[in-house]
Amino acid sequence: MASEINWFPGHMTKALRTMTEQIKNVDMVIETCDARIPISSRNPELNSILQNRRRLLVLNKADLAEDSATEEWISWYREQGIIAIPSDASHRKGLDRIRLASRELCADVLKRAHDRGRIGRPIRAMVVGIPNSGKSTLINALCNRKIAVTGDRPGVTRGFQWAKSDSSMELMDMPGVLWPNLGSRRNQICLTITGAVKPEIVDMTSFAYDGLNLLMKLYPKETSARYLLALPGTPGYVEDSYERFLLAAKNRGCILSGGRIDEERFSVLFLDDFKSGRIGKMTLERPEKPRLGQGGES
Ligand SMILES: Nc1nc2c(ncn2[C@@H]2O[C@H](COP(=O)(O)OP(=O)(O)OP(=O)(O)O)[C@@H](O)[C@H]2O)c(=O)[nH]1
Ligand SMILES: [Mg+2]
Repeated sequence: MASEINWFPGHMTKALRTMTEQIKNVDMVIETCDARIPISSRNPELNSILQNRRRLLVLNKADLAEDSATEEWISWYREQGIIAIPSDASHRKGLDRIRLASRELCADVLKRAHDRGRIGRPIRAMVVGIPNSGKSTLINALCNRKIAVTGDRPGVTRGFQWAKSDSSMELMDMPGVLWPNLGSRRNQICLTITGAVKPEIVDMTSFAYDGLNLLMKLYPKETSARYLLALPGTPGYVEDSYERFLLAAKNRGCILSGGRIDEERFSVLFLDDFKSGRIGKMTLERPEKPRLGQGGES
C-alpha cells in the first residue's frame, strides 16, 4: 500500500527549486523539525541544496515532546556539531535562544557589514523544514506579527515570502517539503501521526492502528490510561493488536448502530489526541548511542 502513496506532490519539487534559487540571498538557514521525531522529521534531501550554509536546527513543538528526551537530542546534536534549540513557537518559547544563536552563527557577516558602515544590518534567514513543523508560526513569533499564514494541516504555505522582524532578522518562509517514500514504514508512521502528511493521501485507519501500537510500546502507561486498556503484563491485557485497537475504540465510545466498532471515527479521535498532546508529552525516537569508531548523523 505504502508504495502507491504520493508523499512528494509536485508543489514540493517547485519548492526545492525555489530554495536552490534563493539560497544565495540568505546568510543562514533555520531548519524546523518536530521535537517528537527529531530525526525522521528532517528531510535528507535538504543537505544537497543547503550545502554548507550556516544552519540552526529548531526542535519545534517541544511542548508536545518529553522534556528529558529533548535535552538528550540537544546534547546528541551538539556532539554532531549541530546547534539545536528547542522551541514552542505557538507559545513564543525559545525565541531569544534562536535570535542569539543566529547572531552568533552570523557574527562574521555582521562584523563585515559593520566594518563597511552597515551598522545593524539584519540577518537574512531562510526557514525550511517538513510540512506542519511550525515554520510560519515561528516566523510570526520572531516577527511578533502575523505575517505568514499558518494552519493546523500540512501544505499551508505554497510560495516563498519574506517577513521582517524588529530589524534584527529578515526571514524567508518556505513551503514544507517531504521526500519520495519517506524511508522506512516507521518513519512514515511517525511523520503521518505527527501531522506532516496530508490525511487525504493515506489510509488514516491503518496509520492510527500502527500509531496506537507504537505508543503502546513506547508509552504504555499513558496510552493505556487514555484508552482504558490494561497494561502489558497485567490481567485483562489484550495481546492481539487489532483486538486492542478495537477495544480502545469501544472504550472511547466509537460504536456504530448494531454494535460495530467505528474504526474510522476512532482513528480521527486518536490522531487528534496525539497531535494535541492529550495522551501525554511523547518523543517517538531517541538518539542512537554512537558505536565505536562511528561519527556523523545517522
Ligand atoms: N503545540 C504546538 N503547536 C505548534 C507549534 N508551532 C506550530 N504549531 C502548530 O502547528 C500547526 C502548523 O503550523 P504552521 O506554522 O502553519 O506550520 P508550517 O511548517 O508553516 O506548515 P506548512 O506551511 O504547511 O509547511 C499550526 O496549527 C500551529 O499552531 C508549537 O511549537 N507547538
Ligand atoms: Mg507555513
